[in-house]
Amino acid sequence: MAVAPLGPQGLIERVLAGEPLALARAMSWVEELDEHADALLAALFPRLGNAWRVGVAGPPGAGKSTLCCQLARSWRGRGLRVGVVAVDPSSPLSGGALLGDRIRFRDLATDPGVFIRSLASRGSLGGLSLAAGRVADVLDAAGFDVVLLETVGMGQVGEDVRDEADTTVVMLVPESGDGVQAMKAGLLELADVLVVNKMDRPGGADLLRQLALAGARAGRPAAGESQGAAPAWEVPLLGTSATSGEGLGPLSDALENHRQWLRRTHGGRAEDDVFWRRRFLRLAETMLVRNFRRRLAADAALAGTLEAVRRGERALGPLLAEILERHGGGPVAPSS
Ligand SMILES: Nc1nc2c(ncn2[C@@H]2O[C@H](COP(=O)(O)OP(=O)(O)O)[C@@H](O)[C@H]2O)c(=O)[nH]1
Ligand SMILES: [Mg+2]
Repeated sequence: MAVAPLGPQGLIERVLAGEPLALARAMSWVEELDEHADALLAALFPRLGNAWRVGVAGPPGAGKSTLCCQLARSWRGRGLRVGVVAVDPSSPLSGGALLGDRIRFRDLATDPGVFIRSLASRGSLGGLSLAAGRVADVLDAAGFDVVLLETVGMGQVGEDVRDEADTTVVMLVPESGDGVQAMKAGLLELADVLVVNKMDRPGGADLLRQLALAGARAGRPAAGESQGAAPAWEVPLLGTSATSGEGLGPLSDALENHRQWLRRTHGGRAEDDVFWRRRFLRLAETMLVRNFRRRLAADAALAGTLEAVRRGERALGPLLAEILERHGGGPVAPSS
């Protein structure tokens, strides 16, 4: 059967109805920010703010996908619609990790109340985690109740995903080295809930103890914003075994507690000015950069000008000012 080309208008209705094929296409558009993405994101924007975004960060092999499956199953059991966005810069699209996830998520993959999307390492404008945020937006607007964001929580990727999530689980395992190491990497600072997974393996209990001793439970202000007199969130430290499901009940409770705490301190997402402002600015910045790049790419004179700068015949400052003036703002003509 031939599939008619679908413009943004036709797609929006189907995305909002949660149709899987429409969701997949919409996600490709927003991930790559092609020219259809602008109209789509504009239509979706007012519908954001209802999904609970739960980040799951931790080193490769920690059990993040396994945990996401378990959480997705338990939320499905309560009738919630669940999206999973897996961000793995270390695994190319055809990589084994993704294949493994597909197999693990197999029972969920046929469930219309679940949508799973993997973002691979190929370049996404504004970085992989911003692309993940936009993909989460599609699920949010389509009425998914929870969106899980799975990521290796290292460095910038981890921090960006922390910004995209309402509640972040940081997962450590005995194999990932000692907790002090993780603390140095800044991973623990991302945690709203701290989990030691693979408690069935040697070293699990030790790591848990070590983290407790190291003061991993230190509270921090909500989402880095000043909250006035609002009580600080105490980061709970929990042990799990994602494969057997041990410890998942307390983890679910801890996540729910954090969600309730967010509601008390921030109000619902729909009323949270910080959320709207942040999402708006991120989109605006990303699109500005995209448009600027497109215009630069179409500027035939640029190579010659750069060459003149390289030879010292032109000063860089005035050239930059000129290029920003010429290409900096306004819409860009759709590429043919
Ligand atoms: N023994 C044990 N193995 C686990 C546990 N959780 C996950 N695994 C296994 O660890 C491997 C990596 O898990 P995966 O979920 O793909 O980790 P990810 O890379 O963080 O997504 C898989 O073989 C899982 O079956 C656990 O609690 N205990
Ligand atoms: Mg995984």
